[in-house]
Amino acid sequence: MFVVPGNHDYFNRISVQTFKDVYADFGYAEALETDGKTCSYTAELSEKYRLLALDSCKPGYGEDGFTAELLQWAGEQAARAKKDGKTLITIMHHNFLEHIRFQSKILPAFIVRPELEMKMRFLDWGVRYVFTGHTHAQDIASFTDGANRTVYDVMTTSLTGYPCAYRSAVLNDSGMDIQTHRIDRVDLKNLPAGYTDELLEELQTDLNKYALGCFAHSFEKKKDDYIGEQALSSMLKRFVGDKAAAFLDPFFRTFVQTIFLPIYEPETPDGKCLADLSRSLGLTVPETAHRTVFDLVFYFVCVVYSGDENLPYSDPQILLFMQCVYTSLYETMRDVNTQTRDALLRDLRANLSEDALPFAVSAAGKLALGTVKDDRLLEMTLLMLAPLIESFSMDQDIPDNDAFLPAQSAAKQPVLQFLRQIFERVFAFLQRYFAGLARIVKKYPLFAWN
Ligand SMILES: [Ca+2]
Ligand SMILES: [Ca+2]
Ligand SMILES: [Fe+2]
Repeated sequence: MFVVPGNHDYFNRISVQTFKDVYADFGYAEALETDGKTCSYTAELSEKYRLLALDSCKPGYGEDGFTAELLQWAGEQAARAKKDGKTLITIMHHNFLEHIRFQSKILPAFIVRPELEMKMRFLDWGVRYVFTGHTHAQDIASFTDGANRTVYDVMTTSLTGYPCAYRSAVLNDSGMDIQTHRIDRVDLKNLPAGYTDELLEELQTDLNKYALGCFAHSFEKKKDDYIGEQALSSMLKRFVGDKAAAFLDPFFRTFVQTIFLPIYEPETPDGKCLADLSRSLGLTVPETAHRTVFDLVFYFVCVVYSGDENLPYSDPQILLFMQCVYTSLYETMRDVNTQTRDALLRDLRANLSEDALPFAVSAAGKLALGTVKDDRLLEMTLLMLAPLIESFSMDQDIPDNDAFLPAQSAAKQPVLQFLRQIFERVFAFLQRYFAGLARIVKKYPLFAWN
């Protein structure tokens, strides 16, 4: 068994050396080479493969701690592996490819900062498979460069958090076969005291339900970190810049309130609900099982965590989320003058490239809300939501749970087409040549074989 530290494994009070001592039997004792400054090491996996375990952490922080020195050390290991005729397989805590679109803007602390540089380095080092964690979600992503070299980032969830999955990977010359398995029960005798009978029962009969309950609880507890006014506003800043985002601060205040409104029925006789707000704007809320839009957001997160997410743009839950944004924008922008609105829309258009956001310009996106009176607000809603919808609704990359990752990239289609074209031309030329030759032969019997 080989380990590599995550950001919660060693803080300032636990040194790099302590970690290596504690986990001596899990990589460090049999390491081929160990980095002195971090917990990175290499170890032999088989005759053909060597492990490159990279410590991507910055003690005491959630974000990555990759340094130029560590990259250099890893480069030296890659050179040595090449000399020794070994192929490297990498494990590290932080993701190095985006697992949802715009991950470096939406969740910047989960991906290594020198993202592009890392991609190129791994390709140059001949690394094809990298296993990562940190985000606690199931996803496989890939990157292929212009020379048709591919590297995969296989991200796996935490064992102790929803969806409690682990992977098996079988590697041979043709590629890596990845299967996902879920833990469905735990050994109760190793649990500390303090669990109620009810919890023990659930742990034993339905671990997944138990884990989902814990996840919902912690999501609720940390709601301000994920979808609080501050969190949303600073996320938008990373997309559209400070000026446009500042205009939208009142919107976030309203939006965060609307998220927690009941969707269908007010809780008190003079309370509000999303259905009433939408109805006053001529919209009908679709039916879902969710009580609030906050519950809906949690549902989207669970879908992405489990992997293989596939929510079409027309899904009623996406529509509901759009209505929540639209009604909040309507509330906030009612008293804002046309000039300011136009300036804001210009900023949004300029900063959110429409090419990168097919949802914002798709007919499905425009129609999803139904007929709305205010076209400007519709466009704002689409532009602001597109990055999130693009990121959380559909995964068009590699399957996330069970996948076969080939060892060699298939020849690129354009290359194949080019070769076929050349072949066809040569073939056509030969045909003409032999047809001509046959005519000559007929004309001048001297040339005929007999
Ligand atoms: Ca995914
Ligand atoms: Ca994927
Ligand atoms: Fe982590």
